[in-house]
Amino acid sequence: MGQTVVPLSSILGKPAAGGCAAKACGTASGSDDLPPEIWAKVKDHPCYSEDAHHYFARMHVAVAPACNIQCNYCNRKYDCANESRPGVTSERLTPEQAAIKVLAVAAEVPQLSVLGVAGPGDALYDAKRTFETFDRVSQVLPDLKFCLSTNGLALPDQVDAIAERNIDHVTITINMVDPEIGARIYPWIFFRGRRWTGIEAARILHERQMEGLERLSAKGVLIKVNSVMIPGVNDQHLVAVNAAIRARGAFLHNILPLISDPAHGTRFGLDGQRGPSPAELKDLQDQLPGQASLMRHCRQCRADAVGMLGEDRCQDFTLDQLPETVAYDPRPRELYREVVERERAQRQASAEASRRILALLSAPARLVAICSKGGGRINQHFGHAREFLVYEVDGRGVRFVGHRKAQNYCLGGDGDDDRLEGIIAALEGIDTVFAAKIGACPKRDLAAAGISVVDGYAQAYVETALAEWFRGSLAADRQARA
Ligand code: CLF
Ligand code: SF4
Repeated sequence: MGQTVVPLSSILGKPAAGGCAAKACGTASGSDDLPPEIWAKVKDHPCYSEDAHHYFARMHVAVAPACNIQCNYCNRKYDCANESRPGVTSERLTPEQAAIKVLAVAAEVPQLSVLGVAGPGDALYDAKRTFETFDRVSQVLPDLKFCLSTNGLALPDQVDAIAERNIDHVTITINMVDPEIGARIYPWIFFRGRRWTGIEAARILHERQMEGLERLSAKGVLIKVNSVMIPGVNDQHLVAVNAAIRARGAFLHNILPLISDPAHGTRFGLDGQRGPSPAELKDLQDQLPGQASLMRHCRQCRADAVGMLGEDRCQDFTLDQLPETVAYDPRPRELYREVVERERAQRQASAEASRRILALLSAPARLVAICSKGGGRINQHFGHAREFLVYEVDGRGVRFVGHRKAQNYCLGGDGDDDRLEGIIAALEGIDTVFAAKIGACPKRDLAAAGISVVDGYAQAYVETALAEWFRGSLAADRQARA
């Protein structure tokens, strides 16, 4: 595999004419809000920092096939629902194969900053494979951050091994702190050589999760808790989960919508258990205290995901495409980081200006969707967007609140009306879409569905564009009323 460099301009875009640029951190905490040692740990981690997800990529290696519990939202044929979107796992790797793959990806993807083990089973059930993978990679790529995801059952036994390896980021999936609720989510666990069921199983899992969280967080590891929101089962209960994990030192809380489809063969899918709507998810997130420590940009990625969050390059790096040896040159990744630092500084300065503009304005919040391929900019054609970044804007600022997936409207140069219908459905509740460019037909059809489109801020930073647009639309309203 060669040593080509992904052009930075394809990620970051060019500054807008007139110096239109904006804010750095979105809703997540940033360099101004966190102690320097914590910022150093999260600033390049696309999951732990909302800001970082505009610039940096993660990859998962599927070295952990087995699991020690059963969740009603998981079918082992599919990727781990905790950390993946449903889809058959392409391939399982040995630690040796994984290390070669990581090097090959690092040689091709300068944005790569994090290696994660997130299934397809539990990263700590057979911890040897996970740790061997990290040990091998740390010898060749010592600057990569390590991250793993677990259901927590085996975690208390591995706290020291995790801390010794400088695995600074651990995700625990915690869906309940009440075993009665847990019994509706977990039919069984396998623990200390036997299978446990019912409330007893959920109680053991809960106690192990709390112990692991508390002990690992005391070691300075940054813990993110993922909770799957299951309407009618644990949705309101997640408020209590949030309080319990905060009290034990969790750094971030990520609430994921249940993905449920009978075709996936999961218990919940077969029983017709539905997932929450985007509005229900947002309502729950908005109820929780400590908004800065809520993750809202999760993409529920695959156990073998490669690339920026929201993009999937795993098919570019399958085992059969990997070379026997990789010539790795660290310079492109170093150069990329230097560019990101400059870009962040510019965006931060522009952010201040946006905040000053908005602080003078008072009007109800607007919910808008952005077409972006990264860099925190409006830099994507409407027809190419496979997801829309959703922001809320009012006098308090510009806040990232999530994303909506859709199929891209343009297919081979032509628009697809069926896909447009799907996009309009996905944009429920959004009043304006911002794109770098859009054709007249989709613009007209979106307007007929009550959704405006703005394409006058191509390449601008999201926050700057939204602040200027919000001010302009209020002025226009005032003029219309006069
Ligand atoms: Fe992977 Fe998870 Fe580490 Fe990120 S994913 S192990 S913390 S590097 Fe990220 Fe993917 Fe969401 Fe996970 S977007 S599913 S939160
Ligand atoms: Fe599936 Fe992950 Fe639950 Fe195990 S912990 S059953 S792999 S979702």
